[in-house]
Amino acid sequence: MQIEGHTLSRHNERHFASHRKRWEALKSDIRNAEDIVKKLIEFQIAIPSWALGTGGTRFGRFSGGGEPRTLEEKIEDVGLLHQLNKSSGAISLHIPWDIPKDPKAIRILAAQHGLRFDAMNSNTFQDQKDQKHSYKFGSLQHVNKGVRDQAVEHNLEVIDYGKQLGSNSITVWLSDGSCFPGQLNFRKAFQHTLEGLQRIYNGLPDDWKIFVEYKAFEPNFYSMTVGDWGQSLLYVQKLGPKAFTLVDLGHHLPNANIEQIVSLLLMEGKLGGFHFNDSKYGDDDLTVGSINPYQLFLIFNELIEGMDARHMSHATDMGWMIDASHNVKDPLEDLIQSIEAIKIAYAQALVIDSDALVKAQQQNDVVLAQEVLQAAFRMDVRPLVAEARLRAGGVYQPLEFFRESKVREQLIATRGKKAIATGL
Ligand SMILES: [Mn+2]
Repeated sequence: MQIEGHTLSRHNERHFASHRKRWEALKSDIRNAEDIVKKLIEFQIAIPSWALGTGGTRFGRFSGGGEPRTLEEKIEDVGLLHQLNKSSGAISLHIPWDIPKDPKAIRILAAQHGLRFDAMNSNTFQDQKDQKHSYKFGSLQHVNKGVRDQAVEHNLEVIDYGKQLGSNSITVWLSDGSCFPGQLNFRKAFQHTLEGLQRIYNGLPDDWKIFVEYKAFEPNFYSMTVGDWGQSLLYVQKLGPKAFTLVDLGHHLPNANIEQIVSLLLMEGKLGGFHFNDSKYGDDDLTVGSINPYQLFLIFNELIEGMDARHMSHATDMGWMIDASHNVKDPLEDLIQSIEAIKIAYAQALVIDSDALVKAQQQNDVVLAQEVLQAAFRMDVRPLVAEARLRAGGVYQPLEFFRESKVREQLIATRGKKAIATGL
């Protein structure tokens, strides 16, 4: 569904006077407000095709109704989000959950919604119907060459779909590993995986990137063959200049210092992709910023510092994506919250007085360094984020608008109460 322009304007007009007041007050407090607004407008976060239905990753699913039933409807949902927040102008497809039957038509439909195709995602962590070999004991690491070949073929096929859609990257996340000591020869598993990744790498078009995503545990609980950033970095360094590590916030052991990981990967020129979510225990896939917004802010501080040091564009030199899924929230409301949390953390990191921070670091003034960071973190930058959204043509308050215009009710009326999105 498309939201009619006049309903957007009515909402924005209602809030205009109070927003103006808050924005003018904040603007006078920030040195580089106009520059930040520009960066916020440019910063787009891809929505994965599996985040539009409830459930998604584990256990039972409890549909809220009106879920997209087809790839076309998923694109419509992301288009709707983008219309509201002007920050989710990309969609990331998972193959084989979302195989485009007519890639050309799908590409046109996405463009009509102002969307491009972000990184493609392959899947060798599940067996598909009619699949010759099973991935029960891994894919690229497998002791049987037939299984490894099949996994490589699948990834090459995903690249091919991506080419037709205008994507220019593939994310490989492997569930490979072992559940018990002795099950696996670590060295052979690594070497087989490297060999498979090399074959996939060789199938990349010139302007493509491959992201190697790591995860500490689950579904394997003794070892993961790409278990941490060190292992991922080993692979991507061996693969070549088109290979990068992908950091998923939920894929670390508890208390890992993710901001430090981000900083060092950027220093090496090997951070290429980023998956946003939040967690309290493990790979909880909770709404971005719902548990630990300070950590998200500290990560953004390192992202900006590291990207600026390498003269990278915040908007285009990294694959930004949300990777989360829920049973107890409306998926679109959840995504609205996640996007807002990302934009707030990004804006807060942009208002850090970096000169003062560098000076404090040089003088070992630990107290002042903390003051500088927290002065930015405690600033209410929501008017800044809203100003950027309004200038880009979005709505002042996406969540409020979503509810007052009864979007979910309309989706249920069209798609039905029992519609369930494809995926896990
Ligand atoms: Mn991920």
